[in-house]
Amino acid sequence: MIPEAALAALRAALGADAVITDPDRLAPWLVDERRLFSGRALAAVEPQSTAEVSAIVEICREQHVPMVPQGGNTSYCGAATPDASGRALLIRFPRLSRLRAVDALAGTLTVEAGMPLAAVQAAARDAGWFFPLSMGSEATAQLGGALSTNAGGLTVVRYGTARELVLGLEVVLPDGQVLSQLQALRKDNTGYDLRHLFMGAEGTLGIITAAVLRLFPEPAARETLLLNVRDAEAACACLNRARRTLGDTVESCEFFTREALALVLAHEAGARDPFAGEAPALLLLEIAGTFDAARMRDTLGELAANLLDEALAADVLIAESPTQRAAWWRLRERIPAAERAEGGSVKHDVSVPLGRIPELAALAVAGVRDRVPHIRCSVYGHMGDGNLHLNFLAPVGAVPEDFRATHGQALSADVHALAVRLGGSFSAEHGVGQLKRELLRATRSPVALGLMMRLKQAFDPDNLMNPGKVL
Ligand code: 2HG
Ligand code: ZN
Repeated sequence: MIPEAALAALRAALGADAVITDPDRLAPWLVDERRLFSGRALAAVEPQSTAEVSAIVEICREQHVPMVPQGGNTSYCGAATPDASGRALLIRFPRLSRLRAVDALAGTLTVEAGMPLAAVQAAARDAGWFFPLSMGSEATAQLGGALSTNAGGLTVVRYGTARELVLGLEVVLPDGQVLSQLQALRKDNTGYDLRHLFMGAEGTLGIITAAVLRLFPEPAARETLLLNVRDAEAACACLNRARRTLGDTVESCEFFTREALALVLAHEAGARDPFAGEAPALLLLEIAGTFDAARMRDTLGELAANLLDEALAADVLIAESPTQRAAWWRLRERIPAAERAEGGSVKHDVSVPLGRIPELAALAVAGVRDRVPHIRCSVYGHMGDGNLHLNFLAPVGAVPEDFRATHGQALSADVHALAVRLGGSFSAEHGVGQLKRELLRATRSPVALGLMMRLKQAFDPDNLMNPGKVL
């Protein structure tokens, strides 16, 4: 690789101002969201079209320049951070963020990769529809990154993960060719479904440049329930009852323990415990339906009465106003920020079959307390998806960095082994990136790993697409 030749070719293809080498501008893009990884880069480029992405990839291939695509840089696993060699080119997408097409009859949007998720949601609303992919980082997380990592978030229990919302994709392959499959078909049963190879590949097989997204009818009625529950087992029973009563109107099902809540109460101005310290754990249910709002309210009343009668919940609150709903959601969504404010945590993102959630929560907490008495356990997550974040903080008074350095590895090994033993996964929604490559190798079968390697080799024989990630 001759860096100067690569840079000159990129400037000629894109214009000088689309090739960024200024260290101050590059700096924030060279560290990941969690500050676990930092790297260097030859430059960053900001293409304006799929044709420009293709031109960039061709130049990189000719000049043997590794490429690292980066969306909103919100990966939890360092998936968008280059290595320390300084050889890689960062490809960023702020200028490739247009809404290309709206089909208001079929309910689809064709959107470019750089559009933030919140803007995609707004575009869907403008078209009279609903785009459900939603997460704490949605103001900055971009569509391309969310699809590449097959992101999850807050509505998976009803609508599925990112890949389930995609009808068509446009991808620039590692040889510069454009795979254009932007058809908006619900049914297309014509051989291998190539789309799904790129979702979850985290940019290692190609660069997603646009997608056709499935939209849903905007729910006419929405209600939010907050339950005081004994533990994860009771929470699962409540979810089961709610689904049997309300059908598939359960849109979010978020569980959090009192210890997780306590972090938010300590750090979030104005935050209040709705159960005044009485709830060992809380379950937040978002119910959204297209049917009559008054009927929905009645059904919720019946559900609440049943949950209380059967002692599945000790208290059931139904939000009385949008302000109250927002306050409850803030209690859940601000847990990661509160963990940061406490000096950080040893984080996990594991999934198990729903029925094993109670064991996962109970055994993980018992196990880590054995290792570190007084450890603080921030247990929360998308319980309806079988996905919990089991995050551990230093005992009060201990130095967070020392705690993580001393115990982090052992705690993670315990949690991951437990999840796998319960039939689960070490990464439910945050992907693999560079953080969890070893875990992928340790837990996938040789057959699965061999196939993944052969796919990578077939798509990207020179290993230039986001090298060092996933595999
Ligand atoms: C969430 O569910 C995110 O809030 C972040 O996936 C989880 O910070 C975490 O551990
Ligand atoms: Zn999560």
